[in-house]
Amino acid sequence: MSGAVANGPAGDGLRHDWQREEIEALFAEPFMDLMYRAQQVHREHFMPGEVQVSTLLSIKTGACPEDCAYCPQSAHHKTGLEVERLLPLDEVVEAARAAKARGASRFCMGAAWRQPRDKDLEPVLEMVQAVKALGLETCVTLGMLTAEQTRRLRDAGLDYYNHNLDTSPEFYGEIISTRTYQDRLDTLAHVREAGIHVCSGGIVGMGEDRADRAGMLQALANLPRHPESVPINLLVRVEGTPLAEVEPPDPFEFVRTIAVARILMPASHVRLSAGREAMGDELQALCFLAGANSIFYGEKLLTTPNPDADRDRALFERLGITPV
Ligand code: SAM
Ligand code: DTB
Ligand code: SF4
Repeated sequence: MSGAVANGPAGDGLRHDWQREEIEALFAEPFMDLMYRAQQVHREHFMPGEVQVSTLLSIKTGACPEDCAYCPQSAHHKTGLEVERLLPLDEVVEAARAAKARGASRFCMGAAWRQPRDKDLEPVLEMVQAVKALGLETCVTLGMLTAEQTRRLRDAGLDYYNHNLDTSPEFYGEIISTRTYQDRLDTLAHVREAGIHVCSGGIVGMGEDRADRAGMLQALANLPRHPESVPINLLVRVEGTPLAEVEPPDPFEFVRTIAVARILMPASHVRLSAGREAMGDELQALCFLAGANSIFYGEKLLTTPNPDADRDRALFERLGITPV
């Protein structure tokens, strides 16, 4: 297992041909060996103490027609979530300004849509332009997109589009029935073709097994180009969703998933995403050691809680991490 080839088909010097067995072998390494290898790869590509910080805002909340089993925003589940229409531009700009003042470098706006209609996109384009004008990087996650819609987002100055594969192709059908894995790959291809940076990852702790975690990372790493940003979410179990009672995974298995993502996609930012609220500081530190170098910052994710900024600031100080 070399871990790297001189030049892959994408011409980026990174591997895009990972076999499932190789990835499962990485997962099965003794924990210390896996961590050591991940940290070595990390240091070849990044400054070890730097962690990128993004802030999330839900710009349109709930009543989503998709049936994603993990998601509090699906209209298929009774989670008691308050539905909100698209936020007005000034509220979004205000939230972005506050995020910037707290040290975020990227502002990510999420909408609970299956796919935006063209008339839904107009106000989002204005949001992208206004947030970018504040000097922040912009990211949106709006569901599936057509090629034309991605071009319009690019022309508005969008930096990143988040669209997750969520899990392995094999386990996917257990989690979502209203759109296919291929639909997701198609959207990612449109985003890539438009020249927008790709943010794509998935969720750990949905009752999948290790082979599924390996399959998810394989699907991400074998894309024609690695996503620039790879969010690894720990399932936030929300009452009323079908996954509310699923057994949480072994925390070390979550750390292993981060480490394997780091090794497979050495030049990508791996984001320790949802689930930090339920983690201790020690577990988060292990995730950083495994190669996570991005977080969501601010007391709310889209609809669920996240550690408050003071706790994160204190943790960064204790670990000697510099937010970037
Ligand atoms: N509706 C759009 C879509 O699904 O493409 C964008 C928003 S959606 C909330 C973005 C991602 O958040 C999902 O793909 C999923 O990976 C993650 N997510 C949603 N609910 C979650 C939960 N309860 N725990 C962890 N991650 C979650
Ligand atoms: C991602 O992978 N995680 C973020 C972001 N992309 C949009 C969303 C996490 C959502 C967690 C559940 C909630 O707060 O609603
Ligand atoms: Fe809708 Fe996105 Fe939630 Fe799925 S993850 S139900 S598409 S908001």
